[in-house]
Amino acid sequence: MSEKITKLTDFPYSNPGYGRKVAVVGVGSAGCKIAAQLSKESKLLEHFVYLSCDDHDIATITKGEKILVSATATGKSSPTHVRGLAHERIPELRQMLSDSDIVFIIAGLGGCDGSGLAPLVAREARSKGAVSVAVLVMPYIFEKPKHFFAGVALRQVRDLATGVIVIDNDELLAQDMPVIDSYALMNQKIALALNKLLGSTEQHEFSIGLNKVVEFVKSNSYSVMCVGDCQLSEYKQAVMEAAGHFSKIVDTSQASHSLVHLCTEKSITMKDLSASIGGLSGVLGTGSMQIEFGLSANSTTTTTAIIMATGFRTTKFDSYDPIDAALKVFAGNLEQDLDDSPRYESLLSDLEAE
Ligand SMILES: Nc1nc2c(ncn2[C@@H]2O[C@H](COP(=O)(O)OP(=O)(O)O)[C@@H](O)[C@H]2O)c(=O)[nH]1
Ligand SMILES: [Mg+2]
Repeated sequence: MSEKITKLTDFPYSNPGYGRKVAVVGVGSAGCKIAAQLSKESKLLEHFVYLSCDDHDIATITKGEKILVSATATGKSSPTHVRGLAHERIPELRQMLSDSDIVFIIAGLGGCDGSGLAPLVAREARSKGAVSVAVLVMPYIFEKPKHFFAGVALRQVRDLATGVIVIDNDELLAQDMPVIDSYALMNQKIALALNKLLGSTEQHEFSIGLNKVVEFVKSNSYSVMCVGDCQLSEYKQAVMEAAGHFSKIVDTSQASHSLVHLCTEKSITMKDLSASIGGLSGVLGTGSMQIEFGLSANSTTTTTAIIMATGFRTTKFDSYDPIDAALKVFAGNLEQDLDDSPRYESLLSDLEAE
């Protein structure tokens, strides 16, 4: 009997899933937590890799492959330093990704691990010719000392990955909640959003699907993902709440295309759906933005709207890397290779002291 070969175009309907053709790499503390949550929610994504310097990040993970980069001897002073420590583990990472045509990289930026290692994973994916999609969680506005590392890493990943999806921690959740609870809830939200957009297999739902999402983010512009929650019957308000976050992160007029997934009750009608989603082009883009949508009609508690929009040439995070902004004046002066970045990072102490 001939073995069935799963093609990328089978997604999301292939059964059971994609095996090692699609890899999800969780990097650093936030990245590992979000990837682990996604692995619990997704029935289709099967190949998870966890990469961190901190054994806490991977100790409780039971499924998937793990690389623990040792930083015990020297500590870790910067993302560049962590990248150096990870150098000897690159062959292992390469081996883990050897069958993968698409690599999702999930990281929170601003610390040393995610910021140091996400660009490295993107570079590995690129060098083997895989498509890489980075899902990058940006630090809170109050985490000022983390902004510089986050800004540098964002630029590096953007240069190396096929597509970048930015998530702003500041815009993800109400602020009046204990931090520990809020991180867990945020990670759940991010995992839910990715799972629903990429393709879910539950009853009463249809998804935009992995192929379209990958095509969508393949561009030089940033993609941004925001989420809104409302009471069950308030579909339009949930969409508007999610849409309202964009103006804090990007110039909304630059939106060229958006994907919307609504998780709501079974009784939603086509009229409700078009009224809710139709309002979006008044908030994003200049009236002609393309919109595609998916629907999960099996919620009994709240309506959640997930919006991913693309076409943004800049985000508020571009100013997190002020040296890059300054160097843009001198064309050709930008670093060509990742590990030139000590030049910038060594300036961090001066910046932080300001
Ligand atoms: N959404 C979310 N963000 C987190 C979480 N943990 C940390 N962050 C954010 O991610 C950024 C990087 O932190 P962390 O992942 O701990 O750093 P790393 O382990 O050195 O990569 C921080 O600035 C936080 O804003 C988390 O569990 N969920
Ligand atoms: Mg950490």
